[in-house]
Amino acid sequence: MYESAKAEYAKYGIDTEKAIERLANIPISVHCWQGDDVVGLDGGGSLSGGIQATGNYPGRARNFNELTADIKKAFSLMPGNKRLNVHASYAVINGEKVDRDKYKPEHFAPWVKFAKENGITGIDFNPTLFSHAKVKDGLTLSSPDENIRKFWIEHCKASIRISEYLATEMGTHCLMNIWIPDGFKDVPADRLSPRLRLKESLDEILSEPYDKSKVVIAVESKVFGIGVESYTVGSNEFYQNYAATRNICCLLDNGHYHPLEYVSDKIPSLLAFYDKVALHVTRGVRWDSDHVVLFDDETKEIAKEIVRNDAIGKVMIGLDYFDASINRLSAWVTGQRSMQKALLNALLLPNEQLRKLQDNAQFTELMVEECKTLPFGAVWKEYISRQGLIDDYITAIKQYESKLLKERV
Ligand code: RNT
Ligand code: ZN
Repeated sequence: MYESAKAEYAKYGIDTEKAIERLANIPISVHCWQGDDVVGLDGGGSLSGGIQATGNYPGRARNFNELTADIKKAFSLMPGNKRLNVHASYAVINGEKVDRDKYKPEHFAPWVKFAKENGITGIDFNPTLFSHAKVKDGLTLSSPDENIRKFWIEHCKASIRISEYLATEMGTHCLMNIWIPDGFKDVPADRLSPRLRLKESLDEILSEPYDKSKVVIAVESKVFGIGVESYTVGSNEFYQNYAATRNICCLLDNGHYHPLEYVSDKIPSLLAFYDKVALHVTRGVRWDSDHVVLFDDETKEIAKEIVRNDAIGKVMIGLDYFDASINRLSAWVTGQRSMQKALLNALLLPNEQLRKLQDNAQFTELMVEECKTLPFGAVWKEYISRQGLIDDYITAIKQYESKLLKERV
């Protein structure tokens, strides 16, 4: 099947061998928080911040050992180059009385050990400004309460130090992404002051010295959250201007825009100005619902914008979804494989020929879709088999699940 697919693609000038080789090297940062419904390990409190993991499928990981065992199993079923994305709330504090403003690299040493032992190629990091008592009236870095603001500034500074440690240990950059839940349920009386306070807080955070070759700092905007529908402090315009003027990075989460706005279209807009763009690939259904990523149209478009703009390496791909209604390992693997499929799909398109048709205004020819129905599945199968995997990952997950469900009651 593969040999005949290879010949078919060659007719369009597409080298399937090259595509397979390139795909295997594109890092995808897989989020640790799919494994435990974003609960975390530091006992900060129940999930807050306008995000929700819905469903109560059994078997949620409840501690570091369970979570890492699940990640290990899920990662063993994922092809390609895998990074791990960790939130500060996953600090391994073992009952120690230490709050988030005082977290240290040592609280993440077990994650480094785990990553190194399991062929994970890098660790990305996120300060956690939600699910915590110090989120006051729904505000963190934009709070009018100086003590609250200070606490979260210190947390973000600590996170920069941790990120630098993770980068040094793993020998690759660490993307540190700042997302805050700050906003109002109802129409605000003052839309400017919270944003000015956020700007000031971010400037204070960035005054922490760090090695820019190791730590890449990003800011993630959002349109609204559950319970904070009327106003979001960290809006798209706020962060794009902030990032541009401070020489940091924007992170685009494709659940964070109006449903008729597409992140696939925003990627090239940002690439015109920034040398790096970070992504949270997710699937919003009617709202930022964080459904599992599928091999769907928008995921394919996102991958195309990365591949055909020569932006592999410039666009840092991360996954961000949390479905508690299905087997969590399967959710992880399905989402990661979907992203890989979308990238392979993009690598197997005659992108140069299509670009020429556009430049020559040959829109009739450009619309012909035959190149999109070449035997993609055969190349995918060949890719995963070279990665030592098979297409059926559900059987392995079901076996693991029957053992796990006995232990986690
Ligand atoms: C929330 C943001 C944010 C979180 C994670 C857990 O809407 O997407 O990225 O999902 O930090
Ligand atoms: Zn996100």
